Amino acid sequence: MFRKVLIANRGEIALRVICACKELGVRTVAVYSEADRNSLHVRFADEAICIGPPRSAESYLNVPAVISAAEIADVDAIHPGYGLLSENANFAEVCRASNIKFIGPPPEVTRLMGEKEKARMAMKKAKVPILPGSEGVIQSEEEATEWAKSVGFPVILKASAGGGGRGMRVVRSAEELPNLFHAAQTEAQNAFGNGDLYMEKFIERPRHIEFQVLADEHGNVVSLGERECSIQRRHQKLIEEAPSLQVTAKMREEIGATLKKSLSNIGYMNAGTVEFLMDEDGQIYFIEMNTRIQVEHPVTEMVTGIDLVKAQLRIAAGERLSAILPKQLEIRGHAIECRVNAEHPEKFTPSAGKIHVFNLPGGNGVRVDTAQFSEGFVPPYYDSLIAKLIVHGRDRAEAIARMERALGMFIVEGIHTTIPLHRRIFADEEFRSGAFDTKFMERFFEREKEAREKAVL
Ligand code: MV4
Repeated sequence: MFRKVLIANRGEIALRVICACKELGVRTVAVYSEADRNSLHVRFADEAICIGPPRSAESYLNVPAVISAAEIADVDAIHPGYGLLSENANFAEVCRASNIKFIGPPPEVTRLMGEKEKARMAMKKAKVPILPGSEGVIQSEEEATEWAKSVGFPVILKASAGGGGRGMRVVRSAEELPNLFHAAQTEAQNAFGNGDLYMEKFIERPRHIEFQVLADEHGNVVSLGERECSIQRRHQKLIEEAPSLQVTAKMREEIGATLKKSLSNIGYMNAGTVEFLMDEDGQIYFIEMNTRIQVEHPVTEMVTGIDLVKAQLRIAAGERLSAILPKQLEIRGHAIECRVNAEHPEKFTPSAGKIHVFNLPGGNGVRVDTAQFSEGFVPPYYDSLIAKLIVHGRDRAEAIARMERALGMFIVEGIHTTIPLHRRIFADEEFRSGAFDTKFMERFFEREKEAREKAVL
């Protein structure tokens, strides 16, 4: 195992990685910006190094600053967490050149998955189901029109360098295609410095279902089942759960077996998430792969009993999956996560400031991942996620009851959070039924609006 690991991140995920290191007897080095001087990741790490001013671009995203800290502290490895440098293949290459183990897949694999069109073709070749669409990058609007006619409208144009919804356009007819093609191309060029586009058949009301995988450095891959992540707004997930009510044991088995083969062929290593869309008929199609640990990894941990971050460290240290995982993998019960963001619950604008009271719920089946505390401060410079409230129950009904009581015991005073929004979602019949898709939040807000209008009348 590593002697010393640098955590190139902040907030709850930096703490999460520190927890895993402590349990493995690994020394930890925190890096922090001037705005994070008094944060818990600094306090709980064995060493801490300031790497720059508050803005991420000058601190957490500053590759020379992070690498210098790693060299000064003399670490064996760097864990990037999620976001920030976690899917930056160039950063992983600099780590390699500096003889520091990057805890994640090799840069070549990160680069492949970062080019969504290439990832799609690689998965197609490996017999993972993909949506009908273009093959390779689309060179012109004429070619786009040809593909659209062969696939059938509606189609969606996506940026090859994209993700998270930018550079995407839904095209419903041949007439509107040229304008939308150029709009998507320009947006992608401006956002990513790469205007390459590809095309897929558009699914109107998809569910977002993703599979967690682990791969060791000896060619072994395992699927740890899926997470249902359809409850989202503006491409930001709000609630995730495991397992999905829509995925049968047979589907889970089949998709797991396919991923095992395809990711082994691709040379995938460490933790990863394979994203799928499920259509109205329950068919699932690969859309993209994330080559990092994800925010919502705890729901998988709760139903499998596997510590994914410890697994990441052990895989990066060369251990085999057979030494890390139990003989029999099983999905036990049901887990749900609510993302608690420091933001106005209706306006969704960030709410930075001092937290006066911070009371965490606890008790049976409740887990909270956070780096916040009473009298602490939420700086305005970073992601607004301040805590993840995760519950586990025998079944979904017990998990829902547990979440409702835990949300009621979670007190945050001084800033606005999404806790009140979560309480309303958990009271919603459509949410409780489990039969929802990625358009859920739009319908939910519409129902709330109608209820308010009725109350006035
Ligand atoms: C789609 C789609 C419908 N059809 N692709 C949005 C972000 C990016 N990761 C993929 N996205 C979508 N791709 C096809 N062929 C609808 C979305 C989409 C979406 C996907 C998952 C979760 C939330 C979403 C919200 C809007 C659109």
